[in-house]
Amino acid sequence: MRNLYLASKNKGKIKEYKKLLSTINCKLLLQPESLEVEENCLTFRDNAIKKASEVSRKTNNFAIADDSGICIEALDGKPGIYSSRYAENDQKRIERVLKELNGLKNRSAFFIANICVCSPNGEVIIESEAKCHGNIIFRPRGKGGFGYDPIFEETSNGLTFAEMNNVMKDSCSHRAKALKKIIPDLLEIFS
Ligand code: ITT
Repeated sequence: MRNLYLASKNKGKIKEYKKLLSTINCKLLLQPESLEVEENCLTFRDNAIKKASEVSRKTNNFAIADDSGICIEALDGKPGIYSSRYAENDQKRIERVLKELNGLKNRSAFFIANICVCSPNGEVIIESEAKCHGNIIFRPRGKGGFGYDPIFEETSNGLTFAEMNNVMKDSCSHRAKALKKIIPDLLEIFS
């Protein structure tokens, strides 16, 4: 069985990937604690490539990474690639977004995920991108998930990501949709 390193230190993402990759016949390993990858690129795609490629080269194994975030129309796409750095923790990031949207009618937003898989020499072998559209609500709702989940109400079912169980979030989230597109490629590599 081949190893696949998950190039992420985000506990929420790691939990989702463990489920989403459960059909792939690989040994899923976590990025070594000592390995820090600086996210200094200007696009989701380039950051995803940087994370997967550095972790694959340093571990000499396949690696998968995503760079993701929430883009809010009335804030000209912010927080965007700065989603994880918008304030010091999830609660403060949510407070900042709600404050910046205070008084604004347009609450339209989308989550986006760019996924990249690299071979053990750091070469990009698979890429995928997907979005999930919704609205930023006025007060957080729900206890599940992570990050901006409690203030993001998904368009098709009117629930926030934090109100959904894992199965529901995986049926519509940016990350799950991006990953579903590349499952056939992963099945082939790890067959
Ligand atoms: P890694 O780079 O180690 O994977 P990170 O948290 O820094 O962790 P990103 O740079 O991709 O990851 O930032 C993504 C941020 O966007 C994340 O920290 C959340 O704040 C937010 N985010 C992404 N996907 C999300 C989701 O499904 N639900 C809620 N918030 C999400």
